[in-house]
Amino acid sequence: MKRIFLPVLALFTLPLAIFASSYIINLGIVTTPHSFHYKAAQKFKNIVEKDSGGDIAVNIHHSKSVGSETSILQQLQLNALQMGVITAGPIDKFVPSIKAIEFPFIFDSFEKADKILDGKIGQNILKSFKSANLVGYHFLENGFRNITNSKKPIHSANDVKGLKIRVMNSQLQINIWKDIGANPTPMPWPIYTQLAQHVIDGQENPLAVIDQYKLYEVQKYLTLTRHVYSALVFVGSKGFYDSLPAKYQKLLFKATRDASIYERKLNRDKANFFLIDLKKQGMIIDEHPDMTSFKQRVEPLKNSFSGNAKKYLDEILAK
Ligand code: EAX
Repeated sequence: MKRIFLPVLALFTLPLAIFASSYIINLGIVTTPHSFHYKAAQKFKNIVEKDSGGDIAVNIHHSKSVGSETSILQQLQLNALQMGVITAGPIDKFVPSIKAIEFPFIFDSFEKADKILDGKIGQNILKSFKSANLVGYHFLENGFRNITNSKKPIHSANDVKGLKIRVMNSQLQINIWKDIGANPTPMPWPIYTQLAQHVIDGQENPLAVIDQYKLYEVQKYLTLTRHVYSALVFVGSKGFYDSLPAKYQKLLFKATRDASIYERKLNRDKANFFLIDLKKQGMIIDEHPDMTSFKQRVEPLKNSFSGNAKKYLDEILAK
């Protein structure tokens, strides 16, 4: 009996062993499955698993379950994680040249942002990720950032004076809001509780993030400053990338490109919906703030730029 059983058992288990994935990608994001970050990661997973015939498996770790964006970047450097969809802000500590695209008021349309990010400047910034032991695969989109707060209407830069504003973990974002006149406080995402408990008065994010995180429940005022075009990036571990055969390295670039184009369209197709919904949710919205007052406050910041960040910003401003 035993003589028959073992070969049969082997037969049954054989297919499983044959179909086990050779490569596992653990992908980290800080946002929930409602977010566009997650939808992009899901699209990436579907493409990679299908095009590799299951030889690569992708696990999506969402809602900050594997740490903040800064921590995810550190884990990618150690190949403790293999991929992430990360907001450009916190990346500037690892890849300083990305500050060039995070400078306020340089993009006034999605098209202009695409032209720069998918063009030579954007590609050079993505290539420079390698010097941080990371891989910059492709830019996708968070959106234009706007300020909200629970205290008072904001129409001009003067109105921001002394407000405790949460910013991303980025020295540039801290400097921007300090120069505008606020009291900036860097904190990892998400921040609903800190807003509800008035630890901070306000924050700034794209309309999609404000709506998806129901910040209208704890923030009464919204001002459409569109002060920074906030990009997201498919970031990877260089150690993991170097361990892959060329065909899979190529596949990761293809899949991140297709998932990024898919996500940008999702974000833009819903742009109007979010403004209408935030009005419906009762936010008091200033759609025409005194933009000159904000631009004048941050303009001198460009003199603090150096190296490639300065080179790329000058190139963008010259266009
Ligand atoms: O990407 O930290 C932030 O404000 C980001 O915009 C948020 O993670 C969503």
